[in-house]
Amino acid sequence: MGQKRFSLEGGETLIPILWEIIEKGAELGTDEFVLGMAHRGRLNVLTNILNKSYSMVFSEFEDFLDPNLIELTGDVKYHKGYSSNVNTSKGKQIHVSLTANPSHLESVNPIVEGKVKAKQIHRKDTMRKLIVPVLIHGDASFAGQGVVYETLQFNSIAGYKTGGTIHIIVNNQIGFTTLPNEYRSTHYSTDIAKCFGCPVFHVNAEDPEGCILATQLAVQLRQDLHSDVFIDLTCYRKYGHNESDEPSFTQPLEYQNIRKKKSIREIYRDSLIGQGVVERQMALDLEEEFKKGLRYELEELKIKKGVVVAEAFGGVWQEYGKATKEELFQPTPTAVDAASLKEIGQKICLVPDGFTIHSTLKRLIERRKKMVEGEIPIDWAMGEQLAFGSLLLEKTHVRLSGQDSQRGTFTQRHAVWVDQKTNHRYFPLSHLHEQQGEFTVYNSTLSEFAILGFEIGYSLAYPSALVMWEAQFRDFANGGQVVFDQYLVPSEQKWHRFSGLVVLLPHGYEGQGAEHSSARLERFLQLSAESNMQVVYPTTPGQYFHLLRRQVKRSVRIPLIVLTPKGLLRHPQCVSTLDDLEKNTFQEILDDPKAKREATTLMLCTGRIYYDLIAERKERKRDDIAIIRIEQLYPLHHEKLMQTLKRYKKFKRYLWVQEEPRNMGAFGYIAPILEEFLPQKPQYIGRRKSASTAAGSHAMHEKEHVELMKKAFESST
Ligand SMILES: Cc1ncc(C[n+]2csc(CCOP(=O)(O)OP(=O)(O)O)c2C)c(N)n1
Repeated sequence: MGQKRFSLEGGETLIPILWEIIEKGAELGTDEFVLGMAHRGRLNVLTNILNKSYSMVFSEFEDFLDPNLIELTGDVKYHKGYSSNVNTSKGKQIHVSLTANPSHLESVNPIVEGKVKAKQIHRKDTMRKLIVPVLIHGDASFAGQGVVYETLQFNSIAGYKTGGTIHIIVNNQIGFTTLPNEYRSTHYSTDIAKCFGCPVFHVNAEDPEGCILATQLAVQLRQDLHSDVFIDLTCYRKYGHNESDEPSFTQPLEYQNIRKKKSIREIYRDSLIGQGVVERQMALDLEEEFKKGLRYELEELKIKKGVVVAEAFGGVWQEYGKATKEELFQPTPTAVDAASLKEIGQKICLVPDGFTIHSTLKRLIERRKKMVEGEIPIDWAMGEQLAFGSLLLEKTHVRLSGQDSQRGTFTQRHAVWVDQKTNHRYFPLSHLHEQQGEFTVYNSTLSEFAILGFEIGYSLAYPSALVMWEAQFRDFANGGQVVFDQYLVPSEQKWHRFSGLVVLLPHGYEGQGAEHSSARLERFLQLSAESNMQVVYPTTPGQYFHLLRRQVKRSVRIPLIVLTPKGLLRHPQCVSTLDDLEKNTFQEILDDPKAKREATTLMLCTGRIYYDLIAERKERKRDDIAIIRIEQLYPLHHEKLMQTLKRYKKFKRYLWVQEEPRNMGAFGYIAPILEEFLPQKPQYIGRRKSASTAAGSHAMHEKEHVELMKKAFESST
């Protein structure tokens, strides 16, 4: 009593519609459905479609706490995911999963699409008929949330299409207390479907058989045309927004009518009785039997007090597990022998016969050849190519998606070559070996929310792959903030699901203004806890190479946030040798390779600013200073950091130097940690507190930079 269940009364026909989707889909070749839906009717779907037992649902209502699960923060019952195998009336087994989702309405849509895409690739479902996404929406959220449009846009785009999604709008003609004329300008809630030329069936929930016929057509169209299809289920909401919410404050007349109505079950039951299909007593007996069953399950549960939690490491996740913090610091063998690196280098620098390559690209390819021959050092982009190439040769599936990621926003990656005469597109990393892993790199739609969500979904369903999302430019990543906060960051703690997604975020203060400087490092650090993710700001191509490989080589999957460079892509000192890739592994802390052990000042920093600091130190001939880089900020390898600092026995002071304003960057995170381990507080060197991430004017940026360097070096004399 008194609990929220977001009941479906008024829209119960959703359940037979879903059953029909499974039945008809099975008939037309589908054996797996991935469902995404919000609160309304979710418990009904879990029990009636996915066969989640009533005792399991009741146990969640009773809120019994299993001491073994105490570490999991979890989420409320009407957000939880579940999966099971169900049998159709013709005896075909169908796998159905309902994706976990937060309160954020419609945010689950791209996650579902990404999961389906990964499953289709994994199972080689090239016709996209085996695995089908089904999304269930509310009428207000469908009309209002931008991510709906962003996700619909995937429909026919190669890297993202899933062969058509079946949408059901549970159109109860209200959103909480808001009426249709307040929440939309369009005639129908579904009108956005018209942009994509998709079929829409407007059906009446009080006519279940009509709804079933429309569903059959919709499924047939999805399978034949690979179009998204929409079932707009016109219905009403029997109670308030939830069962304890009083609707007549704001909708008195509507609710006077609704209270007079017979339920859909009663209407349909009476129609069947009227047609002589079923006898009244039999129908009443069936109802009573069902209620008895519910009471029995509730009593049983009170005796057992059990909670069953879905298994995280089943199916494609069998080889993976959870790691302790200590295990996360175990060095992972990620080195690749010189012969393999050369082989990869030669293959990715081979221009196919008859292919007209752009003259600048030709020069770049010549340089890349020299890099694997050891004639010139390896730059950032080549470090990345070699990381991808080596994983592909080891049969790992590598997927990268982001705006303009094929060429690379900063003209650095060149993962695609375009024939200058024919426009033919060639992906060198796809031509390494007949037996290699699948390499896919996509220029994404101009979306952050949906694309990031899609790639998370992909990573959840394809743990062996290296799955990467790249933000185009620094601040734009915050367009995907809901996905970071609600899905990626608490994935393990909230959902008991693991994601090895790599997020590449260009970051660095190079005078390009507020939206082109900061990836908001501080936010990721603030969100880090319980080893939920890795936040890394690597400074060399070699480190980046090992980091990407480590992500796949380990048997744990934790999101990896990488701050990536722009200016450093072509910085003469931001290079590595073949030896670095052949021998080393990723280092969480990088000691100063040039400093004397007698150094009296230690400068601690992370990322790009290191190169400014070493240049300034050279200029000022300050060999009393050592510059130590924290490459992995979270989880922080305290022990290694302390060991590194202890090597400088004579140090008198230490500084934290960053290019971000004081209220941003890593300072707020790192200062309390350093204070705990070291006798003094770190001296802060960086920009002063600021509301905006960076100065708009380049001249102002330069001025700030000069002052920053001055402060760093003059306060340490
Ligand atoms: C992104 C987001 N904004 C606001 C809310 C708060 N909220 C919860 S339910 C609801 C109304 C949803 O209406 P509708 O989509 O028609 O679904 P219904 O509850 O009627 O089934 C709102 C605004 C939310 N959950 N998510």
